[in-house]
Amino acid sequence: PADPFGFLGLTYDDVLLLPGYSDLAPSDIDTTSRLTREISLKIPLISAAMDTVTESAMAIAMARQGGLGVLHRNLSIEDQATQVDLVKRTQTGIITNPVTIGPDATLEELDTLAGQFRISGFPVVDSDNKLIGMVTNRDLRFTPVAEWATTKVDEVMTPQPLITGPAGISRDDATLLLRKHKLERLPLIDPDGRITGLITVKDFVKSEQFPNSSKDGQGRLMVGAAIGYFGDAWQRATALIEAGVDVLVADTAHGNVRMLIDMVKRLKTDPATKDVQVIGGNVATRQGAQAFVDAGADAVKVGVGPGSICTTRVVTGVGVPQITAVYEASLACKPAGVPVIADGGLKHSGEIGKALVAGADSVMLGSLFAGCEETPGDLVLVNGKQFKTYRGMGSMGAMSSRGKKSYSKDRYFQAEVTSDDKIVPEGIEGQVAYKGPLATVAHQLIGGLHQTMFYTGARTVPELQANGRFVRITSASLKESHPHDVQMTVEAPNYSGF
Ligand code: RVP
Repeated sequence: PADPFGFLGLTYDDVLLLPGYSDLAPSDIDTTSRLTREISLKIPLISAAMDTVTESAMAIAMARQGGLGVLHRNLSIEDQATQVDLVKRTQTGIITNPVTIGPDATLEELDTLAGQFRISGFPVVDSDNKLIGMVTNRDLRFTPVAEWATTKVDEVMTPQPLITGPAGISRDDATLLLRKHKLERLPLIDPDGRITGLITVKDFVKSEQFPNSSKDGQGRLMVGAAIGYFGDAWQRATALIEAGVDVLVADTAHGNVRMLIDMVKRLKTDPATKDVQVIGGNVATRQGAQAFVDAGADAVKVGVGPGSICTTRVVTGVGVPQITAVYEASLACKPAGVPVIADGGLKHSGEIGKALVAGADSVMLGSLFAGCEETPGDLVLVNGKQFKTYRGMGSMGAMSSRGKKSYSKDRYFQAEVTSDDKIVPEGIEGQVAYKGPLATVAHQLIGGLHQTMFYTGARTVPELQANGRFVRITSASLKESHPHDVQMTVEAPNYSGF
């Protein structure tokens, strides 16, 4: 080759966005952006498919804010599908597939079911799925616990006739019924009396509280889930689709791999799976992105080595600085109308806008979200400060049998390594400061993006992408960008000094 060193790679800290003329009021700014070919999000943020970041609680919180959570896959197929189900049943306004109970179930079983799905009221149905009553936690209260094992649901339930609504009832009509009869729950039935849905007052109120939430065609929260390409990956994909997943995310550290590209192709052509949105990843070159575009992927995820917990570049010597990687991938994706996701390496809100101008349509975050209340794992107290664990999916902790079985070793091409001392990790285990609920964290991140758009004079994300311009900076300028020559005494909610 003429130049064995190719071109210079740039990352977030190598660039800044140029300010531009602005004639905008804050309320003019719209952060809606494309996640995949078919899905748009009101806020272009995705929580990482990592076992210290995204399980159902985080996915629910992300979708409510207007982003998306991608459920990690270091779980059995059943457990991951259950997590999808939990998200799809949450805060929907209308629950289209409510959990029901039979009249012969015991109160003990009712109590277990209530705990498992974290819900308090169930339609009681016969073997033909016909509604015969409603039972709630409240009905348990009047029976001594000692009798729960022997008392049946039909002894305590409120039997028909009940106030019900027809399947397909409008939101306004449902609101009228709930109000008029002071109902907590309104079961919906078809002309034969079979249960088709359930409306709860609580969910109705919540859906008004989260006007930006990411919802599917049936008004349910949207959720993504990670899959691999090895072993039972196909079963995993179909089980997740069955559970109602909106987006499948090929989750590997190196996506330019034949087996994975074939998997994406198969998912996008098989009649049983082709309607679900599929994201291919991760790549860091134009050619890697093109391979996914050609395979029919609905979005391409970019990032080899930028992650805060990632040691891939150190262990293998391979990677592309993230701004350049996103730009290169977008050269293949833009002409095909395929959105790009910038995954990993973001440290502050200002980098969201940089990623969008470099060619991304959304960003995936690990460390910036790991400190949220909704992430898996307990708070740890160190020197009086609260932290949450955060570890790479290629770390020893996530790939070894320490603790429990690892299901996601193939992300780092170690699926066939059976003994822990033969694992070659590409990530580390650590902790990040506790940050409280996602809503406040997302508010700061999106608030930062709003300001980016104001400073650059962009009303919409497409305008920012089209008109945003970079200036390259030196390490002296980077020092100037951060607080300097002052000892920080109080941390800001969006700047901690690391
Ligand atoms: P960050 O946001 O910088 O913490 O990076 C998160 C991203 O890092 C994930 O979305 C994933 O692509 C990548 N990752 C996860 N585990 C590892 C690893 O162990 N190397 N890397």
